[in-house]
Amino acid sequence: MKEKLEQIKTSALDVLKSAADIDALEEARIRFLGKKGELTAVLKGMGQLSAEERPKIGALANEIRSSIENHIDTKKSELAAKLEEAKLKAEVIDVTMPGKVQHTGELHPLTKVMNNIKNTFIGMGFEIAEGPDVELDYYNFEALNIPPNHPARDTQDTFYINDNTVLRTQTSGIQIRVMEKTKPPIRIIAPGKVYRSDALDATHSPVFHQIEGLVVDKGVTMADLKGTIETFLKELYGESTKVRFRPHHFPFTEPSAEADISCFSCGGKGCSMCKGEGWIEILGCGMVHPKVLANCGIDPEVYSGFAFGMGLERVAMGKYDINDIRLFFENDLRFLGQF
Ligand code: 2NL
Repeated sequence: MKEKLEQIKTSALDVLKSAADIDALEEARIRFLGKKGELTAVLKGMGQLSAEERPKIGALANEIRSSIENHIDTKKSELAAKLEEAKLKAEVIDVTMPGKVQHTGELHPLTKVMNNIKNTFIGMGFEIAEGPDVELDYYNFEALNIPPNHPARDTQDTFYINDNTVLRTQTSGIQIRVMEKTKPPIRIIAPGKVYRSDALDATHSPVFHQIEGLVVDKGVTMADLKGTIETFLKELYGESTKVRFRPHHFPFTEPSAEADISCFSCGGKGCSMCKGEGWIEILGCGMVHPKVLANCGIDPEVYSGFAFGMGLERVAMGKYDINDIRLFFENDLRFLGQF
């Protein structure tokens, strides 16, 4: 019996040594120590032993059982450690690996320039006014001292909805509506899309954006116009920018002017950007025509005002050195992401 027990021990330790995983260990435990296992089978024959031998064999059997159990435990922790190591190796994170680029959304370049301009005027106490894209002929033209058959209508290539309704060619109608409803002082800018029946090319688009501005109060003069425009343009193009005013003509302002800035590309020496002029035209402006004030129920003997207007695309094209207006409307992300 003793030999049988020793044999069990030897073969158990052999099997355990070569056990490759936890399952094999469990299999070995059942085979040797289980209720129907080899050790139990031998011990069942203990009844036939003499009273002398029984405790000895009993002690030996216990010793072998705990020896096998110890080996199983040791092997089990060895296998568990190996498993853990393999798992950690497989899960290793290379903290030096470059991250994945997360693409965030971008504001459209026109939106950026528009926000910039709006904020500059908000900072000077202006409010933002809005109005309809589909406008009555009266608000787009007549109230602005542009009667039917006035040549200014031809230059604006208007889209007509019907005889007295148009797609607005300028955002002036917004300001006419504000003047009709508001007792001065008035200080507003009127941004928005405008429409002209132009063929699309590098510098023309049938839809573009305009920002007009209007100030009406008692005692507003050309000096207020010049100071406001100069402050705005220096804010937009930099403090060292020079501003000049040239006489011009608009039906809705008298006197009228155009404002130029010293070329942001060459600083005024003359280059391809300013076509050798040293100056770049940015906006039109003037003192609101007395007839326009009167049309809105504002007494031109009591109040005076100035107004200005500029095209947003032209401003953005200059600021970002963009040479084709169509790029703004094609929504190519390679273009839009550059600003
Ligand atoms: C330009 C010139 C201008 C105005 C717009 C205006 C509006 C009212 C009364 C008087 Cl309600 N004037 N707007 C005045 C001067 C010039 O725009 O070249 N725009 C692109």
